[in-house]
Amino acid sequence: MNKLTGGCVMYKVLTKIIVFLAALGLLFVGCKGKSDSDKPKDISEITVGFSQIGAESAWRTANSESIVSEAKKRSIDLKFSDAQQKQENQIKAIRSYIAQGVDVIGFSPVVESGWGPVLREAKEAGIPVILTDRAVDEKDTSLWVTFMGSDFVEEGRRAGNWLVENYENVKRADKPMKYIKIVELQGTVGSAPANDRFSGFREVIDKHAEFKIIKTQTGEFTRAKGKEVMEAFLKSEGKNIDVLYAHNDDMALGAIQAIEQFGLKPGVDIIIVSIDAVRGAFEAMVEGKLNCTVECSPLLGPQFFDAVEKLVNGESIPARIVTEEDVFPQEVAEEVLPTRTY
Ligand code: GYE
Repeated sequence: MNKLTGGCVMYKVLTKIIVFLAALGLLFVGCKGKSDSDKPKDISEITVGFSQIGAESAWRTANSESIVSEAKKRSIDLKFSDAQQKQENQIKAIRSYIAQGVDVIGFSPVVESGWGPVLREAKEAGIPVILTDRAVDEKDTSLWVTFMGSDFVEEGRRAGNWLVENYENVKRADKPMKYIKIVELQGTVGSAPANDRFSGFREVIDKHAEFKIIKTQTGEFTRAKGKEVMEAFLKSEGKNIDVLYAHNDDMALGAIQAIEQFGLKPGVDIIIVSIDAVRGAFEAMVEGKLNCTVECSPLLGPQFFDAVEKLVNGESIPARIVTEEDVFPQEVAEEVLPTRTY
């Protein structure tokens, strides 16, 4: 063996030792990391990011309150942001939660489409996402662990069923009737509750030829816009309108003001059915100005954080958690009002 080959062998052996030691080191680091993350985290150590849509309605205010107060109750570090109805703000918030390395991300998507890229980023970062309240229309359902909230199509059906079953009894006795003319105030364009409440209602109404939807427009789920659009409906249709179907109570409450200012009696001249069952709707029913509200519960905080706790402890949760809800006609309003918590 000459000097040159001897040096080469030495070099090879040394390299092998270094590679072996490096691999051992990596193994050690890897094992350490694994055993740490396997341990269930203490709840007080976890961080949750929640991207809320905004504050468009009494429903939304109660929903935010439910999330924030439940986090406090459980001493969970919650990063909460309000997107002011803008999808781009929600995407920014979710990206910042990913950058901060939160344990779980929760969000209520303002519209159904356009979430694929940011949800994939969360998945790649290994952060589970919980959809609350509204759904997204992505095909890849592995992008979120669960969707909790109401069945909005069913809510639309319930509003329609109440109307077809009760219109005869609640209408003004002297109302001439060729067919019953309905105007509709839709929620936020492109949102799951607006799309689903639109189609659920039609599923029922379309089977009853005596009912016709003569006008439909978005009132953006707000009281102010509901009033403004109802004013426009009244301007063009006047006393022709028999029924108002509003996708939420806030728009119905705005419309009630418009109807009164127009000189008609809400709940009598125009039969009104809406969705959410917030306190304001019960107050309007007690005054005889609203005829029926279909319940949609915003109190998702406890079930959201139950799911968060299960996830960080490695337990599995169902892919869909549906909220149980009721329908409240005017007759029960006085009795039920004191028990309403939102
Ligand atoms: O009905 C409406 C709110 O997504 C279910 O959003 C929610 C809807 C609710 O602004 O009042």
